Amino acid sequence: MSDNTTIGVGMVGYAFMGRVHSQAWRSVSAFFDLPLRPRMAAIAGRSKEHTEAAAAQLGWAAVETDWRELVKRDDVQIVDICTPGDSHAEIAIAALEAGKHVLCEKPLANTVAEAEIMAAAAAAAPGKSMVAFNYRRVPAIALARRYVEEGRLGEIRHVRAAYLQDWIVDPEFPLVWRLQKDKAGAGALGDIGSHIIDAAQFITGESILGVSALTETFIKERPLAAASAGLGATASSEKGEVTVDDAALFIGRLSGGGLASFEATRFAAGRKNAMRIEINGSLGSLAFDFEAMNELWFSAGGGGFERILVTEPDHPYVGAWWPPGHGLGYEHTFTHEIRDFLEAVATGVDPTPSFADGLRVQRVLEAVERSAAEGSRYTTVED
Ligand code: SOE
Repeated sequence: MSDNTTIGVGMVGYAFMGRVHSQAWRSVSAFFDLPLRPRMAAIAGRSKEHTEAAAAQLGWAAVETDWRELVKRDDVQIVDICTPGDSHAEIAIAALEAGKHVLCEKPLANTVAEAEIMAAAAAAAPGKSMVAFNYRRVPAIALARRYVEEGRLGEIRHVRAAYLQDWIVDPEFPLVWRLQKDKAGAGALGDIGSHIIDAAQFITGESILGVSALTETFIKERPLAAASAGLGATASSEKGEVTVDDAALFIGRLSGGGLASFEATRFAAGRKNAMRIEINGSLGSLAFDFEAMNELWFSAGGGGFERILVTEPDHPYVGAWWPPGHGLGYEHTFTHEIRDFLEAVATGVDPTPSFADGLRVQRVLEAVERSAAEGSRYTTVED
């Protein structure tokens, strides 16, 4: 049960995203002064043994082996969905219909049709809902948004975004769920391309109107996974087909008249988590690379770029943490996301990115896939 100061959270899933969300639920009220403190009431997973081990390690009070039971619990008011995309719609809709608030991992769904139903369910439900595009909560990215809002860039001419990883460069790396269309919906495009689509639209405040795209699956067959944890896995002797893209490149038109380019790949050898975005406006430019996430580069036109160390107390989220120069990491972006979600739940404001925003990203993903399938013709993002 919740009183006026605490709220019960139930989480579905306990792998990479479950671990990082747990860290955020555990620490958020130690650093941010919030109207509501989360109580980590229950965690759900299919295997009793593994879910109990995860609960003990991550700090959850109770265990369910069926997410439906978790959604029904009276001590759960927020449902946090950290599962692969194929179960997002079913869990989110059940939770919203049960009157819960819902935080759902990205991308919102595996298809536009699912995302539409989720957005409609969210609009009709009393609970709050948000999709977990955590990079919006990197202080440097939130600062970039602030610069654009303050007019420091002028009119946006270009967005140049790339998300580069290399964890599947080895053709013997196993066929984990992220490489299976029925589980993940799409490959690099959905998993990491969705982040740069969201970041581009968030920072500029504009929408992507249409795209022209190329996608490729370089390694068509891989060993099946014997076991996996986080982004690591061990191989079995049997092989299976890779059913998603390994890389996606596309160009697009922005609603303000600018042109954008995007690249999402897991084949950029040496790049671990290089989520990069550069924005050029009529008055100035911004550049960011997640591999140096405490920095934002700004140019007011003349004299090249200046480096802003985003560790000052007046920078977004930073004041809650360490003295200037001490820096934040990947996990803090989730703490910020959960901070904003709790604040929205407590104050009754609709949090962003909403399920409608998630649907918008899904429509861009779908346009990219359609354009690539049709031979990269310019493809309008459907409304
Ligand atoms: C794997 O590519 C992954 O963990 C993504 O699923 C996350 O969304 C991204 O933040 C880091 O990389």
